[in-house]
Amino acid sequence: MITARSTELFAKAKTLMPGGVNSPVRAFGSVGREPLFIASSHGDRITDADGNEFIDFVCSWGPDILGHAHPAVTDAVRRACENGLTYGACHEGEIILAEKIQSHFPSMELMRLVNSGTEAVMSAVRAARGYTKRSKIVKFAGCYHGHSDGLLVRGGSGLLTGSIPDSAGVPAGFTESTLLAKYNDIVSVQALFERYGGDIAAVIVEPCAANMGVVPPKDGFLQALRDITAEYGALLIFDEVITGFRLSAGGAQEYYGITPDMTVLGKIVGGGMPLAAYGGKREIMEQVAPLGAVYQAGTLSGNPIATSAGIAAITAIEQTPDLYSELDRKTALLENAAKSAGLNVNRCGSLMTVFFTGTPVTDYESAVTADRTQYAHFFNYLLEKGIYAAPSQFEAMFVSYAHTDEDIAKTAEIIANYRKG
Ligand code: HOZ
Repeated sequence: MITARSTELFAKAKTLMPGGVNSPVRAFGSVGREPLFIASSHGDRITDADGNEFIDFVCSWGPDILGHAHPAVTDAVRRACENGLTYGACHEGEIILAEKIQSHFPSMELMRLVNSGTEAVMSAVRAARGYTKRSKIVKFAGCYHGHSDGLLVRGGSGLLTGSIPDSAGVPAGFTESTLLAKYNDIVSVQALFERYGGDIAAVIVEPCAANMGVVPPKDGFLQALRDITAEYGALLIFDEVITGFRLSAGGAQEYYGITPDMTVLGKIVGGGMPLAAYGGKREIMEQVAPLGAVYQAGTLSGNPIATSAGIAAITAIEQTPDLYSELDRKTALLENAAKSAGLNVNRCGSLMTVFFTGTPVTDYESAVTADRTQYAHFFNYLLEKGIYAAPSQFEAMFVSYAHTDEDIAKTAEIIANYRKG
C-alpha cells in the first residue's frame, strides 16, 4: 500500500497540531503506524489521500449510520447553506429537530441543542447538580463522557489507548466530587450510595459501554441503577452519544426498556455535523437559563446547517423500516466470523469489538487485560486487506446501513481467516 501523501501530510500536521491530530485516537499511536489522511467518503467506503480505498467500519465513530455522504443529508445541508451558515438567533429548524428527537426519546421532555457530546454531558451534569442541589456524580471506570475536567477519571477511549487513567491538567479539586464505580457491578454502586447517598446528584452511564471496547450491560444492571437512583433521590443520566439512534431509533433506553431522568445525545443526531443534545424531565431542565439559574449558552448551538443535517438523518432513519434488523444481521455475520477464528468478541446491535484477551470482557479491569500489540497486528492485517477498523483496541467497530452484502461477506471472510500474530 502506498501512503506517501499521508506520510507527507502527517509530517506537516505534526508541526501544527499536537501529535499532528485534532483528536488523539486518530494518531494511530497504538497500532504502530502513521495515520491515513482521508480525502473522501461515500457509502461504506473511505478513500485516503493516496487513493487507497477501504471498507470503513469506523463510520466517523458512529454518526454515519446510513453510510457516508447520504444523499438526503448532503442535499439538506446544501440547501440550508443557501440561507446562511449561522444566525446566533432562533430558527424553525431547531424546533423541527427537537420535535423529532422527542418523538423517539419521550423522556427528553425539554432539551437543549449544543455542539458536541462533551458539551452536552458537561451541561447535563451541571443541570443535575443544580436541580438536586447535590455535588457528587457517580461514573463508571472505562465509560467515556467527553473531556470536561470532572469526568476525566478512568475515562476510556483515547485515555485508555494512551494509558492515561486520569488526565494531567485537571486540579484534584475538579474531580473530588466524581465517584468511581465498576461497570456491571451494582454492589460497587450500592457501596457509594451507602457512604455518600445524600450528596450524590446523579449516576452517569453509557447504557452499553463502547469506549473501553464494546461492553454490554449485564441483565438487570441498568434496572438496578434505575432503582438505586430513585431510592436515594439521585438522577440517572444515560450518555447515549453512541447508542442514541444506533441500538434503536429510541436508543438504549428503548432497546433495554429503562427510562433515565436525563439523556445525552451526539453523533447520529447531528447527521455528521457538530451537534449534540441534552435533556430530560421538564422540572430538571427548567433549571437551565433563562428559565433557571443553571447557565449554559453557545453561539453555534442549534446551528442551522447542523440542524438540517440532523433532521435529514433522522427522517431517513424513520423512512428505513429495516434499518435496525439489517444492522443486526450484518454485524452478526462479522461477529460469527470472529468467533469462527477463535476470537473473543463483544457485540451489541451494530457495535462490536474483538478483544485480544482470554477473559470475558465485562468491565474496565477485564478490558485492560487485552493485548494491544495483538490488536495492532489484527488492525494492520485488516488494513492491508482494504478494511478500516478502529485504530484502537478500546473502541468499537461501527456497521452502517450502507455496508453492502458483498462488503460484509468479504470482511467476514477476511476476519474468519485471521490468525493471531
Ligand atoms: N473519542 C472518539 C472515539 N470514542 C474519537 C473521536 C475522533 O478521534 O474522531
